[in-house]
Amino acid sequence: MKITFCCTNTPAEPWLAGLRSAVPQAEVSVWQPGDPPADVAVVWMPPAAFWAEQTQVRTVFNIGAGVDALMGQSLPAGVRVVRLDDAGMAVQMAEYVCHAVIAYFREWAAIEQDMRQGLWQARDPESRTDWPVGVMGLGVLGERVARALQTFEFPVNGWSRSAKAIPGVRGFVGPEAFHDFLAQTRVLVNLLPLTPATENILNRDTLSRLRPGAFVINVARGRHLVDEDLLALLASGHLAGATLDVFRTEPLPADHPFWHHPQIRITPHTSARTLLADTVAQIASKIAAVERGEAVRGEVDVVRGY
Ligand code: NDP
Ligand code: OXD
Repeated sequence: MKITFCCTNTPAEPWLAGLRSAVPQAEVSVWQPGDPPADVAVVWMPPAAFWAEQTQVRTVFNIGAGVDALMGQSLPAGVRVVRLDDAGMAVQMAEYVCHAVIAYFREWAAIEQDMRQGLWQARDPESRTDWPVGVMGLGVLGERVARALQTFEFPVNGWSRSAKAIPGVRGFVGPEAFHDFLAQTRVLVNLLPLTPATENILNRDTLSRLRPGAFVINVARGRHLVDEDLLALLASGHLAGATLDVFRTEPLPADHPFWHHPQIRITPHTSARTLLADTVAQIASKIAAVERGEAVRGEVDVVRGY
């Protein structure tokens, strides 16, 4: 078996070493233009030229959970696309989102400002019942986040395409329930995949439907959010703040207004990082499952786009 590795912005050597040790029967190399055809590809945002040449690949492993960058590409007909299925990301996402929600709920920024000004001023938390958190996307990451938020006793609502049964989480299903879901949300957490159905879903109309004084946490993709609409709703006072980990252009351009906005906290696409050891172990076990003719978790429906 030949595995080709083509991952943008990823140092290749540790991955090659990990893959060689976990899949010893395979020949593993970094893709170079003109390489012979491979059976398996391990990719992250490969260039179009990769697919123009690697037309024999049967299984492609994406070393991230989101496959939006792959979905627009000319993939080999019938190729099996497999995304990361947790692989150590869910707990990272849960800690990031809980941290952000709690920081808003406990007015962390205001307390820090008070302390810097020498003000000894304790603040009592509001009632948690006034802080329903709405999680958009109840997949591998969204479900873990919804469960983690419940340990702090926030009311948690979730919105997804198909119905879920997550204990303690009130589910809203499909487009018909979306406005109702938004109207009940004080903190909105976006964990949707980026697809034609979800692009620009966080816009003036949808964000205006959140409860007044709402917060937005976008940890999915920058293209879910219409930047100007967020800025306008912060300026109008309808929204109170946003925590953004993902952006339309990454790195965020130096002149983007998000950098210095007092109500926006930004982080550099870091909420849930791909972990090499967990990812290699997951790929190796899925290669073995595919060879046995078994189905694997995390297989992408390329028509649906996630
Ligand atoms: P999953 O595919 O497991 O979950 C996606 C969820 O979104 C599912 O519950 C799905 O519903 C729901 N969904 C999809 N389309 C719609 C729609 N049109 N309307 C309503 N619900 C919809 O993905 P993961 O949880 O693994 O990852 C989610 C996203 O997080 C990734 O696609 C990626 O963009 C982002 N991400 C960001 C990272 C970061 O560091 N910032 C790191 C990792 C991922 P259903 O269950 O019914 O299919
Ligand atoms: C992912 C990501 O999709 O890192 O895994 O954003």
